[in-house]
Amino acid sequence: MATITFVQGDITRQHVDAVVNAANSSLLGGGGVDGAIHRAGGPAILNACRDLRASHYGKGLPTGKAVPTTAGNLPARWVIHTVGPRFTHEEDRSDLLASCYRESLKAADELGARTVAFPAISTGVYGWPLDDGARIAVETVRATETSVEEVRFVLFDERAYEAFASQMP
Ligand code: AR6
Repeated sequence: MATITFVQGDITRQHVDAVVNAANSSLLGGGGVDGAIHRAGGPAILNACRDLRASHYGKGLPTGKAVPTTAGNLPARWVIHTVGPRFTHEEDRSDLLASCYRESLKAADELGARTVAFPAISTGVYGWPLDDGARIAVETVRATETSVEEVRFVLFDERAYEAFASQMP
């Protein structure tokens, strides 16, 4: 099992092997952490995403899946793009959110990444309640077999940091 750490900060500044992006299925960028990663990483990431769309994901990357690209100018080697579910009261999409963490760790294993930084997937634009998103994130990572040595949750503000850090027993 990976060692889990928590930091408050900007995921684009993390010196890790792979940074996970809370993307959307178009893979063409957006706001929030997605916008920050593309801005800081430069056009190489978008070019790689366009290639992926052309070769594999013409209909978009499905929710809960994950796919890696170069990290461009970021201090990381790779960006792993995953698509979180939008929160809704009508349907329980928890397993799709858990799948983002599982599939990202699987992609990290395939890359040989030893250190991986995750944002709080789905808890921004996609509206997932922060405490529940934190619980799913930490429980899923703790339950996933992986060769990754450190999973670092990078939380943008103090509220998110507290929500995540308080999930550890
Ligand atoms: N570093 C770490 N965390 C960040 C950063 C950053 N630089 N910037 C924002 N966050 P969101 P989602 C936090 O909205 O809910 C995009 O438009 C933020 O405070 O980025 O999965 C995509 O293209 C929040 O806690 O992702 C999709 O359309 C967390 O990252 C959609 O948003 C996730 O917020 C995805 O929505």
